[in-house]
Amino acid sequence: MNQTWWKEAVVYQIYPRSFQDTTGNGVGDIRGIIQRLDHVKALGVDVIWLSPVYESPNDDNGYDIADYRAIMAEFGTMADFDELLDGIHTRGMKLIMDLVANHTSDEHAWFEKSRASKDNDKRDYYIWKPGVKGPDGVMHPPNNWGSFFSGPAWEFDATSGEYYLHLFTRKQPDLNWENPAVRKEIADVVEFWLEKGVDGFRMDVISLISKRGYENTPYKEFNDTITNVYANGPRVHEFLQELYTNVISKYDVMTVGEGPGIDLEEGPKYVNEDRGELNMIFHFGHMFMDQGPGGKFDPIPIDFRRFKEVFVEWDQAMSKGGWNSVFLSNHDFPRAVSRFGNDGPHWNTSAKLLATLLMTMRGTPYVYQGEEIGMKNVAFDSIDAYRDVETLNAYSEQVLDGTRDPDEFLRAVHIMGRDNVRTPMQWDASPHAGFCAEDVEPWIQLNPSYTHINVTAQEEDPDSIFAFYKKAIAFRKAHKGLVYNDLDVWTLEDDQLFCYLRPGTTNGAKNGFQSYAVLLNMSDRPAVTTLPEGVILSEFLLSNGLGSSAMQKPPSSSLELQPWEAQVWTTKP
Ligand code: ISL
Repeated sequence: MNQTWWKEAVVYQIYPRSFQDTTGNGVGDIRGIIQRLDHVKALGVDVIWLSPVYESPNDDNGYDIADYRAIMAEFGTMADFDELLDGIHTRGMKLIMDLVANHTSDEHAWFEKSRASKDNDKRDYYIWKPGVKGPDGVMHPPNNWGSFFSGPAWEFDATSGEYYLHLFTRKQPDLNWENPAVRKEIADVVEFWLEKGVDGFRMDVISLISKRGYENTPYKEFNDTITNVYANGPRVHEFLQELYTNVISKYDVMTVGEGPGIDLEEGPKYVNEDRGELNMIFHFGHMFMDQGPGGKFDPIPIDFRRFKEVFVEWDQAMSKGGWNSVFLSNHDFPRAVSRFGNDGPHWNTSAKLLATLLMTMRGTPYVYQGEEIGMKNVAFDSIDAYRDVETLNAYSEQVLDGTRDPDEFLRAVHIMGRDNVRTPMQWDASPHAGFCAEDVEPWIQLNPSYTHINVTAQEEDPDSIFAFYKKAIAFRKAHKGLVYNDLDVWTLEDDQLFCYLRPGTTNGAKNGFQSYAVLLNMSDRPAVTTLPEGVILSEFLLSNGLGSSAMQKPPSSSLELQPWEAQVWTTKP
């Protein structure tokens, strides 16, 4: 068992656009993050993952980079960035950047040159193909691939008469990683930021950088195309090993790769410590499980048994020579408490239960901004209030051009849309929640819940979700067994309970750490669990408030848990 700082770290994700505005343009900025660093520090996290802050025309809120070495003017300057990095380091925290290298913006100088003619030295930086003439004599895209964000994945470019590939929006052309010059450019970018002193990278859609060829996809469901056609191409591991060997291995940093389509078979290859690729990946087992056949905007209920299996399967797959990451939300998926908890009557308790789940799993936990105060999904009543390109493109495709009822589509957006997690951070109860000045129009409306769900209110309340996150994070830090012990779930078949042991072993071998039992009732009704044979609870360590009566009684082998109650115990011996 290899112990390192990034395994023991807790990471906090900042989506800068929605964090804190200081310049009065209604957009969060770097000085805003500097201003709020004490909040992040107070939470007790070790690492900040900063979503992209590079120069970008913001077609996809910075995930379309126009210059990898410059800061977006809306967010500030490089001097601001340097001060931020310094402020983070001074507080004993680390910073990881978001590396978006599957694609650039179409406004990146490489692409502007690439598209200018067929025979310039940047042409082969991107993926250009001639169209195919149909029997009707009309020109069609090179194949039937669709974009993640609706419509075809190919855009015709009149200058050269060819199409370029964009797996995301048409303003996000895919880089051609087959070209060694492209790989060298990206390695140089990575080196540039590491030399500045950043502590690693979250790598956007890293599973997509190697293409498998350009055959038509035979799959009807888009998610099948992602897994079988777009992700895990033949050279992805080679490319990552090259980047690791040439640059990353020279620094003491952490890397986490993001990527749809990474399955249980492929996942371990990305993170196996002997292979020299990445430290962790974000798997999407629990992020895609509530999508129906129609994809993102076809939500279906969470299958709770499957939810638990996902945690077990990935724990097992990643623990053999690799390392897992654990997260319940990020800037692309709904709010954790609305999706996996109960954001109505059990809002406070269920948010605390989710914090307990996050902080008692093996792997590195990631907290998304606002999660620490239980921010909820938002339900704007008009599509005009939405800003996310994925949502708006799907609206055009499905409602304006198709047959979908606008209200029904909007209901799906309320459940799944990415703007659920992009409304401004709720700092206080003043108009605009302290995110921007009262007379400034924020780039996206606030979630009206800010009047009662906000940092200021929760800082003063010892029973708040924020107080509990602090406690749960400190608790994890005080109990290394929670980081490294095996995971052993005893309620896989139960419809309400997620209960697990964290025995003092790693891959079956004793590791010297204490053993734990975690009991979670993830339902609106009370539930009883019987401990596995031979397990004896010892010390009551943590609860989300309800367990105090249980705590008084000597523990028995059968325990009743109130709705959304969470308990953590040590077990004997
Ligand atoms: O949000 C999703 C679809 O609903 C995901 O499939 C998401 O597109 C995918 O996980 C890739 O996300 C990353 O790359 C995108 C960017 O829009 C996301 O914000 C980013 O996290 C393209 O760069």
